[in-house]
Amino acid sequence: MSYEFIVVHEELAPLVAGVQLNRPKELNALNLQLMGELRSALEKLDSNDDIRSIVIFGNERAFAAGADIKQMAGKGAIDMLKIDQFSTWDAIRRVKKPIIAAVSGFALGGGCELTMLCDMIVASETAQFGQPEISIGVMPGAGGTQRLTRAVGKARAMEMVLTGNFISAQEAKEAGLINKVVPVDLYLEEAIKLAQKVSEKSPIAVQLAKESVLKSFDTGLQEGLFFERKNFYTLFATEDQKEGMAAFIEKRKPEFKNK
Ligand code: DAK
Repeated sequence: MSYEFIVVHEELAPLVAGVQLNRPKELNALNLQLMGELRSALEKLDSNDDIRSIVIFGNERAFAAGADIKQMAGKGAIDMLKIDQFSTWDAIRRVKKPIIAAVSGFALGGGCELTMLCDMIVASETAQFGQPEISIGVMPGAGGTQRLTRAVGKARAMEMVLTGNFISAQEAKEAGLINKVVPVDLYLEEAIKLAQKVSEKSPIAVQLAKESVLKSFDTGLQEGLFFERKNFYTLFATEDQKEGMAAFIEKRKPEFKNK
């Protein structure tokens, strides 16, 4: 299927798919069509058994400079409510396979929020993260006050959200927002390497592990531990658990079958 504002690479590397945000002149501003395309592509990749992880990237200058301000500028509250962009963002949150954001340049507003919907973030040294909505008279609307605060803590989140100041990749790394900072010519390669490493594992174990980590955002500790326990038990029903443990004992590499 072809899209206008994204490019889908079904085999960025073995078992790894890529989705490139592709509105370079607008710094990949996330208009409604782009977000709809992204949702559709991710849902298709999620149900494709030949793919085990997904990398989302932009270009060297921008991952995404936020939602499309020109598209939003004239809207009223009821227009925004009727458009219901949240159903798109929620659908991306429900993707079961691991998603890695490979970020270079701007990751601002909805762009920063999209990176935080991903499971891991690899950034180039030139990356800048920010929630500058306050400077255009609004505030973050897709997780920038919640996921950011959980990732970097109150002090830094409050400063970013109230001043609109950007933070560098290095600061984002030190704050715990992202996983890795690498030279600009390596950011995509490093993200793919990380995706490949995850893709070697049992896909069922990866899926349940991802679900369990995300659950920790929504529950108290005891409920989270029960959830984790159920997923842990479930994995003992898989062939991959038998294979993984047998391979360890036999001192060989496991061959996971997603069964
Ligand atoms: N929207 C539309 N166009 C944008 C854009 C954006 N967010 N960011 C950049 N562009 C366009 C610029 O207008 C310019 O277009 P032309 O003038 O050439 O036609 C082109 O991209 C290049 O940008 P600049 O000329 O400005 O480039 P500079 O290097 O000088 O500056 C910049 C780069 C990133 C600092 C600057 O462009 C900038 O400040 N951009 C806006 C950043 C921003 O405020 N982002 C937050 C937007 S609000 C929600 C989900 C998500 C959201 C809300 C709700 N729901 C689920 C309900 C998210 C909201 C937002 O993200």
